[in-house]
Amino acid sequence: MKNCKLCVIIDMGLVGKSDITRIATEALRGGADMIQLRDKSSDDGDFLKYARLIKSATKRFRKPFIVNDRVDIARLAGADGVHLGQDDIPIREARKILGKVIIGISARNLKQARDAEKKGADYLGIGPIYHTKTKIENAPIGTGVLSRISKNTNIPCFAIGGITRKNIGSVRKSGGSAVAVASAAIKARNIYRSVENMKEAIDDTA
Ligand code: TZP
Ligand code: MG
Repeated sequence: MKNCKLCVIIDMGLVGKSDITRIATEALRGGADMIQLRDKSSDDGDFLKYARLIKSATKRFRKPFIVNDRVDIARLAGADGVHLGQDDIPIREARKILGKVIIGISARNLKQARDAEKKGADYLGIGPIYHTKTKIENAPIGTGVLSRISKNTNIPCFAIGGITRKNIGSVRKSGGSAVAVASAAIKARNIYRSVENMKEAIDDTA
């Protein structure tokens, strides 16, 4: 977790099912520090299959693999952690099943962020910072909220939502210790180069 600056989210709503291993591998070659699998629509059996494929890829690169939403799939796939929303299984319950893995929590205000930290979250996913088609149900919170949260918490803050190479500088200046990206990485024509460029932008603001 310590040097995790760039998390690439493989959102199954954005990519072809036969491409998973290639996408994960390209992202890891480009410098992704962590991969998260997000799948809101597949059957559970398929979700588990994709999770296992990504786990094999991340294992080769010795990088953590996180499953979004699903504690059971994380456990079965041997994932390194789980990312939970405000309405998912509470951290304390997730730990009963997963033990000492990485647990990330989504937060869109300071109260949620502080609460997650107090309950033992390992990192926060803060957003959506900007408008994004990947998650339309929540309005953007902007960099001001990110700044407030990062100043008032002590765990890594992953800024998420509409992050691209162009706004990484502003996000980092606003206290985003790290960023999580879906479309800017996995919808790029050249995933490897796009991830590498974003990693460089992050390093430039270190
Ligand atoms: N949570 C907040 S915004 C978001 C999630 C899962 C979507 C991020 O996707 P993108 O394509 O990087 O905006
Ligand atoms: Mg969720």
